[in-house]
Amino acid sequence: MQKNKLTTKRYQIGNPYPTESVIQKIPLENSIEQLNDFKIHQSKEQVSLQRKLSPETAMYGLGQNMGPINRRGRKFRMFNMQARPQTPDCFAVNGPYSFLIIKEADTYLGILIDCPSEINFDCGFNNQKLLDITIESSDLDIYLINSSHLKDVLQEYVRLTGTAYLPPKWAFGFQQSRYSYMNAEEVKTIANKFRELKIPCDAIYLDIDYMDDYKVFTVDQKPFPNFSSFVQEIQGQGFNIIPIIDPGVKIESGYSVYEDGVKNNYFCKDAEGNDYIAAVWPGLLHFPDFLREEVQNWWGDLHKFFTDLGITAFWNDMNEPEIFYSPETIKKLQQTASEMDYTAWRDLDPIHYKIKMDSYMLNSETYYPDFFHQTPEGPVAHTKLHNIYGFKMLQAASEGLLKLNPNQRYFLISRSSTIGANRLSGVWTGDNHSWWEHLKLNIQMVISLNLCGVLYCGSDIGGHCGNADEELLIRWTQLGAFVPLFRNHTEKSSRQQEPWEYNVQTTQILKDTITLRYALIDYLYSEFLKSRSSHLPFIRALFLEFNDPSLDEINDQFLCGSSLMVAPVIEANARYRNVYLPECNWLFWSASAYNQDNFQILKSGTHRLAVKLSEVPVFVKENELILLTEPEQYLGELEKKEASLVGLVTGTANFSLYYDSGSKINDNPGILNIKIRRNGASIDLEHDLIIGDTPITYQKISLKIFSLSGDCLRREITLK
Ligand code: MIG
Repeated sequence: MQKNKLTTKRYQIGNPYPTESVIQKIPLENSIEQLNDFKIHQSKEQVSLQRKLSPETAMYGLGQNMGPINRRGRKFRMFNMQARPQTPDCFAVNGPYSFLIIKEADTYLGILIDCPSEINFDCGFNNQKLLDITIESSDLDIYLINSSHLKDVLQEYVRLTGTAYLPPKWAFGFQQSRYSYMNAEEVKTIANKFRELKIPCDAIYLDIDYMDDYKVFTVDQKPFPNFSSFVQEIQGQGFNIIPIIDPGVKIESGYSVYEDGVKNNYFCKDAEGNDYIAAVWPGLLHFPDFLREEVQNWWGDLHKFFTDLGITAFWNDMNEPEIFYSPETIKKLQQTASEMDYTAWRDLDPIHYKIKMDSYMLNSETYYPDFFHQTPEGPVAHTKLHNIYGFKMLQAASEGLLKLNPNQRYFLISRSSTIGANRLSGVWTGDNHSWWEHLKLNIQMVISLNLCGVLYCGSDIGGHCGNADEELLIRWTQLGAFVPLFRNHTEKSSRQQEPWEYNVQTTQILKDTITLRYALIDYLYSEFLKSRSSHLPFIRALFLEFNDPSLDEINDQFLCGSSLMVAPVIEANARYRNVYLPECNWLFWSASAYNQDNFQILKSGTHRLAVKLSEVPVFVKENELILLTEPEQYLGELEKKEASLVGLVTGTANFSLYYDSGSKINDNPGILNIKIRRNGASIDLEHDLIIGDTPITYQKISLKIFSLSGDCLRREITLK
């Protein structure tokens, strides 16, 4: 293989809007003509880039989109939208990440387009042999990153767009949500139930019904009287409370957020320069013009309402922004309805028209040309800047929270995001369904988001819409146990989906699965820290670690970091799971309860493994180790004194565990290094401790070291 070194080039067309998606300034190339193998067409309103695709070319990236991780053969519309339902023919989703990695025989080319307008990627959909990228703007930056190593390209992408968001450590615990827990009593019942059943849990979400009339930064006193003592009580049991924040501000005189926004001109304007009116949950409302710094500062400061109560965790929803209707569309609809004529039923036209009107009303996109952002160059229609709206809301929240609690990590996840949001927030992938297809999609989405720098992410476990049966919820929880954002969430009309809502056996399996996550949490967190500081994905496609062409198509297995592989069961009624093990020998763990020792050694290749409903197949790479600890009910409950290490060691295994406060931003991690060398039937052991800002609590580490023949040696390390 010919090695080519990493090169990054930046090209500019027109006068791009400063999105702040890219934070690393690199010099501009003089000539756009030289854009690698791309052909460029420019017009006043559009730029298109085309490139031939050879039969072997694979393409990856583009964030949380629909379909397999190899993007070849599909098209993707980068235009921030709530896809509902998320069906295979949805081309636009909530996270437009215009970063595509093109893999050719001996080289990787990353193309990053920095532009807030719509961008279409046709990855061989209309023409199998052509990659056709169309940007609905003539002002943009293009970055081309070239190397013979995929990791180089990904690390360079992170250098350009920023190191991944780091949540507090408790964010790796289990989280319970529902749209909505309707009142304080209900939340307390849920909290008590977790503790009573000893099912670990670190957070409970408040969905929109906690607000007074859906007014952002308020609490409805009726269902939540004494909100402050309620929060204290729940937090006292070791839970974090995570209220939802929506961008729209209800029009209501006397409501201070609304009045301040109007007074200071913080809202987006209509064509006449009045505050633009749309309707979402609260009814008529205005949208903050988050693209302006003073609006961001204002919005950020509003979080004080919650931080004063000790709440530092939030989820930002509806921030595409999603719009339900506007006064004009209501008028149009009424007009249409009044013109409908019974005698005309022979003729289908009015019905068609009405149907068109309905979908017109509910399609947010139709409203985007009607409102404007203030920019230094004057008002710009939202359509042109659409893709960064959610990102700008996250900037506001992030900066506000850092100001309110300096050097403390905040928790933030968002439905809408784009390039750059990866350094500010985590992502949940929007409204999925209780479908097996969406369990699999969950894997594909988190792998692809990780390729775009978003490490902390996940999907609604059990599915947002629809009803999960017990098997689906179990399998999905088993997958979720290895994904950073581990949240069970569902909507109003779905059945209750808390772990105890099914039957005794299901509760036990869910409890064991969640407990398993807590036993692995120090390890997973450490791998997350390492991934983050090495500027690489945490949830990794197999092709990132192994050089084996047959891995390109694997969409249902993934790695957490570099050495733990998971093959979740993704089909109903599965009694077996086909798994491909690349390159080396693996220690196979059919994981159920964390203290169930059923390790087995498997060779590389394809295996058909029996899986019980309670089991998730997990594999540890040869000469690598995983660490397990006593599980807690919530992070920080116990001072953990003991840990155990398990692995298959045939040569030398170098293990390092990163640990830190889990809560501070400037936090120098400590590192525990353990080196194990196989010496015939025996092993040699070494360890050292690099002291960080937070002391290690472990005193004793027990080792279980397997050899290829399956023998297991036990050793102990004592730390002082
Ligand atoms: O249109 O706040 O994706 O997680 O439960 C639905 C209610 C609005 C969409 C979010 C979902 C949340 C729901 N929201």
